Amino acid sequence: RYVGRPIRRKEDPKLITGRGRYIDDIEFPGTLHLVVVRSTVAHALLKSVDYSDALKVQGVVGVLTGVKFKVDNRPEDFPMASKEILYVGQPVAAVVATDRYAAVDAAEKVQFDYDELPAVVDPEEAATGSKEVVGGKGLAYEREYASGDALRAIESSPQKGELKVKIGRVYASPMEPRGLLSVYERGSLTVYASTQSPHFMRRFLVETFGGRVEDVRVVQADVGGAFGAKLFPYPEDYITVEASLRFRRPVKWVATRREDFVSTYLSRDQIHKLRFGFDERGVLRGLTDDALINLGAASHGYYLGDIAATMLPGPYKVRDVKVRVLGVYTNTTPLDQYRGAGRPEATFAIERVMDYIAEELKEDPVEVRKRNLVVETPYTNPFGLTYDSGNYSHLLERAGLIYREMEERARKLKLEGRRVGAGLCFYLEQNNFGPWESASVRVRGDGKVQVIVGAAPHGQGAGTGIAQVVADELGLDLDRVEVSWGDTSLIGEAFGTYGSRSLTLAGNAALLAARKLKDKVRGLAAELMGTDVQELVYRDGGVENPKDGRRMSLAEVARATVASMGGTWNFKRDPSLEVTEYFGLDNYTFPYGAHIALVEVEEDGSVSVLDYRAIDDVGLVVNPLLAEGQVVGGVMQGFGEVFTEEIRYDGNGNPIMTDFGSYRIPRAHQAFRVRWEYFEEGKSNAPLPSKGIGEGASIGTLDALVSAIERAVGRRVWALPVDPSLLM
Ligand code: MCN
Ligand code: MO
Repeated sequence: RYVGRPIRRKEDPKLITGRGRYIDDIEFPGTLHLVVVRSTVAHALLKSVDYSDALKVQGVVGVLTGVKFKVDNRPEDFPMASKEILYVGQPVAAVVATDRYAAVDAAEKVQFDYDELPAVVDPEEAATGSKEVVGGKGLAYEREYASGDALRAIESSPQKGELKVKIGRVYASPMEPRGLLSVYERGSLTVYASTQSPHFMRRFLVETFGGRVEDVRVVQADVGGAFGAKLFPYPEDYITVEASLRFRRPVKWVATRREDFVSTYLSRDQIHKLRFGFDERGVLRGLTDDALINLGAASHGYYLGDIAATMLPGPYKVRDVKVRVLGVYTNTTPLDQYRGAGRPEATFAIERVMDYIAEELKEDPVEVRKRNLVVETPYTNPFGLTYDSGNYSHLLERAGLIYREMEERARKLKLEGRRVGAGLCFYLEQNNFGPWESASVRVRGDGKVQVIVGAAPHGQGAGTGIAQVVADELGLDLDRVEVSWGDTSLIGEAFGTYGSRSLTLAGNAALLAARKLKDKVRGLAAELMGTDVQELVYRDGGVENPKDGRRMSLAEVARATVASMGGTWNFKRDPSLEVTEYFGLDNYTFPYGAHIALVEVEEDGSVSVLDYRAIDDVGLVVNPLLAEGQVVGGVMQGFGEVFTEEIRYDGNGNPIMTDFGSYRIPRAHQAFRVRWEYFEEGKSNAPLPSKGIGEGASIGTLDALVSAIERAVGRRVWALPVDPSLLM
């Protein structure tokens, strides 16, 4: 019926006809506008803030300084610097005014006095541990993962290798910068947010403001992209809420692009120093990794190092592995997740090792991978992650066919003197983070079904995918099913959209709720029809009695329960046609796939992609059109990460990239066609046997492109983004 079909998004008509409501479109009478005054120095002791001139600007109602709350893993001074300034862009004060112009003018008049301290921007410098970077410390996090005896396995291997791999610091580049509107009214707080998780936001805000307000409701506005960067609340969110509580007025804050560049948590920024041993056939026998993650000026991104470490073995059989994760502070914007979150780093590192081995042995890269590949699932990796399901060999075989075809084309074009190369990356991904998700299914009096999910999609289209699942289960036309989300007052507890979990977890919760709803409908119909419930079956959007052919549609049952305003309820069952279900899996899910690229490197070092193919296995694909959209978008983001995107700083900690002129995401003319195909062998054991596809492409792209350009130019590349001078 609907599942498995490429159906266009139900979300689109509203958004593409300009009826979206983003934070900046939401208006409340009497709204005040907040502008954040940010540090222009990377590391300093703050002595004083002088805002007397700012207060003189007409329309200014107040200036906030020294706002301080205790939030785990955030700096001592959070959400504003009050003693130690830690990075350029850190909030130091906030001006609140009746209009945005006044607030901007006044913000320019806020002066602060400080004693500058040495700034540390290089993570390898911070890693020496001798630098005072944040709160007198340089090291933020350290953990070791070890299985078997990696050192001995390497020592006893006939061949050894070493690689240093770096993944640069990137900005998630959502079209809409961050923003928040905080409305305080008679003891209650309603916060409109550009967020991936209204429920997370609510839990964080209740923790901080719970004693001062009766309740916190968080509403997700339409979100113009997030890509991982809008999951956790930011300093500005706390500051804006604080302002609305102090002034007892709605307060709106919306970042400019430059502000977003310096204040939105950046991502990746990992260095992996790999040592490994392998045999003559290319089988990897032992692997160690000194992983360094640049956490910036707060420690909360350390978990990304853990994800990278535990996924480092990837889909390969190696058991003797040791990874040391070192997280360091630098005087830069803090680090958090970006699409893929730890898995692109792990995959890039291990795939570089596979490519290295193939190169050293002059072996086919597909063959080397095949000899190392895990062939049976479930399989528990050296660090205890159990890969759930799938047929990796089958997918690799298919990818190998495509690769050899591209390799052949590369060989021919090389004969013409062109610098062309083919590359392949196999990836295994961990999904399904966050224990569970919730969904409610209700039948309204008009017979339409409303599904409310705790996931909070913001561009992916899960609203459509979940509608397909529920429409099939209830035997209804798709336009009779409406999916809603993004409001903590709609559904009690929930998590949100991250880690490619929405379809898997919220989709299953909705499916289970729909199944229970059918039982409820049958029960009510039995009473309404005066028959035994056992006589009735649910079929095609209604309940029928196969014996006498009598039938009640879902709409008829719903209407009967609300028909008489003056009457009494003479039935044994409750009249509600509403079910809430929670769904969680006792394991992560592990989607996998392969990317294959054919690239040409021009004389000036620019790269064009001649052909690009992606294959995924995410179990049941509910909507191939949406899944393909995820893959195409992820590949383009990966392309940017490989070639052009990087946030860099000068020696004093000033960011060099603060706009889309200096920070180069891929342009339209660089876009290329991505051909996608999928297998459905790696099903999960959930009722809806799907795994996530939201991040796979940002994981598989990196090594496919890098190994292709290496083969095109005959040189090794170790750092992303690729230095164009290596390609000339
Ligand atoms: N889908 C499907 N069959 C499957 C799996 C998914 O048809 N087996 C469809 C779903 O219906 C949904 C889409 O594919 O329309 C993605 O679903 P899923 O894999 O469950 O991922 P999420 O919805 O949880 O999205 C999160 C993921 C993440 S973690 C980041 S980061 C990211 C991404 O999605 N950020 C995005 N893609 C993004 N796309 C847009 N437009 N904007 C972002 O901010
Ligand atoms: Mo994400």
